[in-house]
Amino acid sequence: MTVFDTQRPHYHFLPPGEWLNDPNGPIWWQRQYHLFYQYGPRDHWDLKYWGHASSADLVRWKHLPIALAPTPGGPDAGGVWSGCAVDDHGTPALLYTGVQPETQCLAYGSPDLLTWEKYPGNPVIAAPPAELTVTGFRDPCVWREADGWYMLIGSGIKGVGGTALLYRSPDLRAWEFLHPLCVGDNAETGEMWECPDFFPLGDKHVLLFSPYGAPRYLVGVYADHRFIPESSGTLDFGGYCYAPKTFRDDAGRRILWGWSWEGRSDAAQHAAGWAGVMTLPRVLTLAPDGTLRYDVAREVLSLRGAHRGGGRFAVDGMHPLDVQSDSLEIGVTFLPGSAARAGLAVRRSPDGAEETRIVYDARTGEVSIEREHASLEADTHRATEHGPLKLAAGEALTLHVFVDRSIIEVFVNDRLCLTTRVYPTRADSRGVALLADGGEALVEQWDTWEMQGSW
Ligand code: DQQ
Repeated sequence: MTVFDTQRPHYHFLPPGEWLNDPNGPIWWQRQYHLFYQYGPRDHWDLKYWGHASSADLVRWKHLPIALAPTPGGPDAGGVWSGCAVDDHGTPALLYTGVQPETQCLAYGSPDLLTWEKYPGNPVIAAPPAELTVTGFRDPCVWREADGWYMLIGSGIKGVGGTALLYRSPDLRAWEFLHPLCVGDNAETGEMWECPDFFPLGDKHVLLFSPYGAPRYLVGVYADHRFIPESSGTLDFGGYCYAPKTFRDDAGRRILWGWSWEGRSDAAQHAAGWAGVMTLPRVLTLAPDGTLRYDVAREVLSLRGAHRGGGRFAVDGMHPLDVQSDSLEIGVTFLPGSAARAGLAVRRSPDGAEETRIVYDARTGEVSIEREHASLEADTHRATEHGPLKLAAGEALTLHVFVDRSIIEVFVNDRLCLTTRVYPTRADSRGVALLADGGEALVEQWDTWEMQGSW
């Protein structure tokens, strides 16, 4: 079923209808990008399958048949939960969590990735290590080293903190537990780490995890199968990006997908016939200070249509631009100035009754997404979300914003990401305005592009 709904994004990745959550097993395979995802096509969207799609360019996708479905009576009868895809010497393989209880399972694919056979010996890991009292045991992340396969399983040690458990295997089938890769502090990063993802970046290694809150990263050194974190951060401060998963493409880019859940009622989601969308593909790089940098994959820019833009001028108050759209890429650079707050409003009705503001506050050093007036519909989320931004002396503020109907993704100075969801009700909530208060803000340049649909 393909659904129509004015809130449904049209240049972001989503299934034809029904429910999407975590990205699973992204892989570059035979000159195509493949993306699997947690899919809830039936049973009130609760029972999880693996949906599947492919693309030649990361932007325009083709839906493919469901890759994995629960097998009645099997270890995944209660759902095929998150995992990863690997190339086993030319044979595609998926590793995933079957529930309940949480066990790790394996499936092998045909060369075109269209047919998947579950390994008859499933589960390949039947239980967590007996010596640990764990808070969960799921979401395998697998890679190969010179001496065999390694797997991390998202977990946590009760009363201590979240962790990722490290295993080793010669063949993806027989697994030996080694040790927790590293253990977090309960008070800081929770008691359970979902969806660990581990990969080299620059001359370091990065561990991503989702602790039932904003997704986090650790950057550090991986040696002798131990990981020593040196720096940490939050991948997205907007409140609507979770369970991110990365892959390496043929050009060596490390590309991240994240699940953006909905910000409206369950009833509204079911009435619309769909829920959940992937964030745009983000390319990760490492800065010299050990923090992550983010850029949208350049392929997304191939969707650019009509352009408007302008040069230097001062903004004081609300300055509407001559742009009307709910499908935009927006770039704005503010020079350091006297304004206490500077930013922009999107999905704005002409009278401002509906609008979402994206604002940098120089006094607090924060970028906020303000949704108090995002929608006249009462049953939508309206909390303000914010992330920290410390500008260096003389550093300009650059907002790079993607608006696609109900999803807004904000990249700030390449080092802060915020994803949010909004559901304006009015057909004319399509305006864009620059704004400043507490003084004048000097705009160096603004650009908008109408974005074409990718489906
Ligand atoms: N979603 C999956 C789990 C994972 C969670 C189930 C994270 O495997 O831990 O749909 O969103």
